[in-house]
Amino acid sequence: SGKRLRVLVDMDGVIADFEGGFLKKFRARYPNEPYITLEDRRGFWVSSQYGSLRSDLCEKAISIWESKDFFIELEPIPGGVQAVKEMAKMENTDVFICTSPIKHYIHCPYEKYAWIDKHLGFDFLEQIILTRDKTVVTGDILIDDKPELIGVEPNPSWEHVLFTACHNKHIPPSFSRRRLLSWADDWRGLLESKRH
Ligand code: BVP
Repeated sequence: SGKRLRVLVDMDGVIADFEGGFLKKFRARYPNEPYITLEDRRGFWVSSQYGSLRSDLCEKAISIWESKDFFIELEPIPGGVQAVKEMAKMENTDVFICTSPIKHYIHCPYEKYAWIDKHLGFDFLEQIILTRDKTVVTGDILIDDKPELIGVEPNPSWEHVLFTACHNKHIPPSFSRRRLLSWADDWRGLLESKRH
């Protein structure tokens, strides 16, 4: 104890329901095309799995999250907003939202800010880190649903805690990586374990 704890929380798949929002809008826009149920999702990249279903579905999938209002209309992941608000109020705890915007930048970065304002409040805009490379960001914990977090820093300061999502739930348990099964899981105990 004594030192401050810095917690980095990913956005898509951890506090904002990217997968659910994608599937709903994909089916609405392409009602006659095949789709992948959340149960059948495998691998982080939605576009890759749709592309392997049928090659033209890759660009159709991409068209969904490149559209205006995709990111702002994502539903919160159950318990996520409450957990982030709660950890931000804890003593000796700094919370940042660490998220990678898509490179089609006309809507996404703006809508990520708008989502945080809407769900976490205007003051939380101070806590946003937009980066395509999370390895250069320092922190004690990074709660993220992406299994492979690679970048220019080979030894990131944070412990990556894998947040369970439809695309990663079949990855076998590992001794070297902890998981958070949902926001109903013991995230307080996780933070406490990093304070010592
Ligand atoms: O902005 C999100 C959506 C996008 O990648 C970013 C992931 O951010 P983090 O959760 O790592 O912070 N994205 C893009 C594609 C395909 C692009 Br081609 C995808 O399949 N899934 C996905 O999340």
